Amino acid sequence: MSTLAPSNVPVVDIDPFSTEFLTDPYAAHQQMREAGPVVYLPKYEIYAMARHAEVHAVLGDWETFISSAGVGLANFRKETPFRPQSLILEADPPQHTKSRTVLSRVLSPKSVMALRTSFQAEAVALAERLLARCEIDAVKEIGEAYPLKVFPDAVGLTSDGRENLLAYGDMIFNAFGPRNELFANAVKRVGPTTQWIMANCQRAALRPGGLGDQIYQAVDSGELTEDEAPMLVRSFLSAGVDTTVNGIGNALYCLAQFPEQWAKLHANPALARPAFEEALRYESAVQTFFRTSSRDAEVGGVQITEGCKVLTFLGAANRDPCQWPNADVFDIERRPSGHMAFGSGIHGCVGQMVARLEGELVLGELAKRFKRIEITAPPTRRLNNTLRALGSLPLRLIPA
Ligand code: 4IA
Repeated sequence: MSTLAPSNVPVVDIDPFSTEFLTDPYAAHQQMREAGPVVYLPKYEIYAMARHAEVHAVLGDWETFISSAGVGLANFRKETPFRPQSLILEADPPQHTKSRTVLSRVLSPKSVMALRTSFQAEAVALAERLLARCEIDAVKEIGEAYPLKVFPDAVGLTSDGRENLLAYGDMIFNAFGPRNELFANAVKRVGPTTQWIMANCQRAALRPGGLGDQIYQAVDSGELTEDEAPMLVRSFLSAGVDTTVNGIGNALYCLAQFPEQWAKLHANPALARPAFEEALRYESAVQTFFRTSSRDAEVGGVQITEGCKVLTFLGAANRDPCQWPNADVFDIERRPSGHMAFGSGIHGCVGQMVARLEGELVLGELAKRFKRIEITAPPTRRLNNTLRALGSLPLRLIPA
């Protein structure tokens, strides 16, 4: 329970990377939000923010709360990163600006608009195939199947072995946490996947004109070095799959748990985009991120000294009752704008328009064809140090 640390920061004795917490984090989120604007987690000797205002403040101040020392628990100033550091996620300006400029262009609204036709056709094809089915595992057959088809196609991956993207994602999102059993098991499973990933970041592995190749075009124009391009393709392959897999899986779980919400969506499939957005708020795929203080700072009246790891709970900020009325209610007709599921500030998700496009199209095409979706057996969780993820979601899809 909460006591006062010497520095007047409420101490909360929870482990946000434990099985218990990761299985159901919401009561602990509330405990942290109520304890204060900033809390101290003694197990990891870190500060943490679970309220919307302070999460927003920390993510908005990239000069004080830097990313170049890593956005996981590991402090890159003191330990070697487990993989070569990302040139965008784990970078500050000016390197971050250089990388971001290229990725923002490759993932611009115009560029994402150009993906819509093919992404829609795949969503239609998937939903039509499912009409012939009755009971499915929605994690595998929708959550994984759709992003694993459309995103690598858009990036331009030409080789076989896309399932490697799932194992790789599971590992890197576990790697943002402590070196616990979840991380150890992910590393064991990953095997030769890392080599596959790096091989597929090379220009020769990428279809000309795809999103990956467009990064290499910035080498041709002198904007990036030859070494930077494969690393930025790696960022696509790291950030673009497990996030949308779980964004879609979690959204289906929400909609299946609250049949009146599915009914609204079925009656008006144009609600697909706001429904996906609300699901991102309610069950955020990316739950947490760290920053490191580059100087002495003050957040919510609490002094934080230079060189500290600071943990922001995106998923808790997204349930903050000071930010949203009935924060624990899933309602596809609310306006969840301002949610933290894509982060915020200069590191806010650069691929969010692609993610939204995928979510909108999958939910929309399913909503047009199925009048109900029913959970037929208890879903299982795939615990991960960073992701809110399901292992399986047994659903019965009932055609309209
Ligand atoms: C990268 C936050 C998450 C979606 C993410 C993971 C990896 C990378 C970027 C973002 O490797 O650059």
